[in-house]
Amino acid sequence: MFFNPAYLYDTPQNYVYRQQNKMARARIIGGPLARNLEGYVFFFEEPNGTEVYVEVSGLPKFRPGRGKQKQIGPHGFHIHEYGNCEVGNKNDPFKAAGEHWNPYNQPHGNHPGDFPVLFSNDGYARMSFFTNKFRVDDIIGKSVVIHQGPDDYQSQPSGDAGKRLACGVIKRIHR
Ligand SMILES: [Cu+2]
Repeated sequence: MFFNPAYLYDTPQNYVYRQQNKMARARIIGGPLARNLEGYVFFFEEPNGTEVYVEVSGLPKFRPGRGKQKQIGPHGFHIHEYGNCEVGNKNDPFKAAGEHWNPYNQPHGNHPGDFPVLFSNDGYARMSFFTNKFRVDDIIGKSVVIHQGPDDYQSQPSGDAGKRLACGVIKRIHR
């Protein structure tokens, strides 16, 4: 796998620190619309929130929108409410993951799992960011979904990010 712990555990201090804190992971597997898509999302508990680290490969090529054909990329990226990554309908996969995780009944754009979009570099994307909107314990058993299109952070209820390319169930890996 391409996940490189050396990248995360960049200093001995961080290594020790992170070993002592809660961690979760979602293994990302592409569905029928993105067969080669795979990777991980890690969640590291920090004193005031959570560091999210994602690394995936096999994202589809960018395609501009045209008429009814929706744009492909950059890719909407969210926490969804159910930890169920059954493919279901091959033309509209991963509906079993449900809608966005929305514990505080907020509009889209302010869901705790409304993440920055994933930018593809010839299919590869890597990103790390901080959020104070949840802790590791809050998201165990939910899912991460990567979408075909960009998230506008405004269309309700899910940003009009299009079909679901990949899904991963969030599991506890440390503590
Ligand atoms: Cu989503």
